[in-house]
Amino acid sequence: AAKLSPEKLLCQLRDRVNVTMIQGSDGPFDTSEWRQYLPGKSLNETVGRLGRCAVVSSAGSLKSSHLGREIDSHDAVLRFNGAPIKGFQEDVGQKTTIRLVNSQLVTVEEQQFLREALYNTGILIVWDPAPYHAEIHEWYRKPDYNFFESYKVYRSIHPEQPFYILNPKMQWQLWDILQENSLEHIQPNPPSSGMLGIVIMMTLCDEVDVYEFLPSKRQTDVCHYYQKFHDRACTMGAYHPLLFEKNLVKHINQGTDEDIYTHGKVTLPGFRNVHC
Ligand code: NCC
Repeated sequence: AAKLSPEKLLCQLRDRVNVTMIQGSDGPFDTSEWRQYLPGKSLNETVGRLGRCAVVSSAGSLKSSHLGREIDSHDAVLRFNGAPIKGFQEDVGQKTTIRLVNSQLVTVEEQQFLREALYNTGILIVWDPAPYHAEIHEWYRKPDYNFFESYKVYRSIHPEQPFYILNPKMQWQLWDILQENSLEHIQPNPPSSGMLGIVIMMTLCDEVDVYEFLPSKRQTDVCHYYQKFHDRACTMGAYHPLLFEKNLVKHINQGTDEDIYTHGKVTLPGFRNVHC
């Protein structure tokens, strides 16, 4: 596989990855029951047009980064799963515009998900690993984690908070591009929440700064900035094709290597600023 130029790669991402949320008009969700639960407004309508956005990975290297103020200077901030703010503002900021969570968290950690206040801020988006290029119907019948009931419960408790379900087609459209631009064969597992979140923000924002997805000089085996747990696989990947995701993001970075080294910061253009 020949590597595309950064410009061509950005065009592929813009044109082939469809970032959409499940709507009441989609396949098995077109019932009166589901229409009660799915948000009435589209994500675009909910967020409006965003300028500078930040994506905050959960990496251990955010610890002692003092990036909080810089992160909060953005118009919108996206965070992942159970990544907390309380007690970590200095390093990760305090603004949360969107929180992207995986379906495992919504299902297996359901009690925490329903109870913890950290999920009540901003817009929630949940995604679930789907079979390769499956139709929505097929995925709906056998999701990786059956999060649908918890989703409904959460929606009943917090009806005012926007909470979207990511259209599962996106993960494989993105995976195909990762595979086409890698020399090695990639296990057919979906991209990490991190990579999905980056592409979601590229569709919503003029410019996207990503923090500690490409590790800075603070790189560490500590998995998360909020836990003591050590595992190299967190940064390099085991289930998710993390290493390939990071190579691709490095390739399209418009910032400097110095910014990666000191801030773990990558700057990507929003798709509306990509001209093909
Ligand atoms: O760890 P996780 O990811 O929640 O991290 C969010 C995203 O940050 C990037 N990251 C994280 C740690 C690190 N050292 N380097 C990084 O670059 C990654 O891009 C990652 O996606 C996930 O992707 O959803 C994941 O979720 C966890 C876990 O399910 C949730 O934290 C909820 O508890 C997964 N861990 C386990 O299942 C044990 C993880 O594999 C992927």
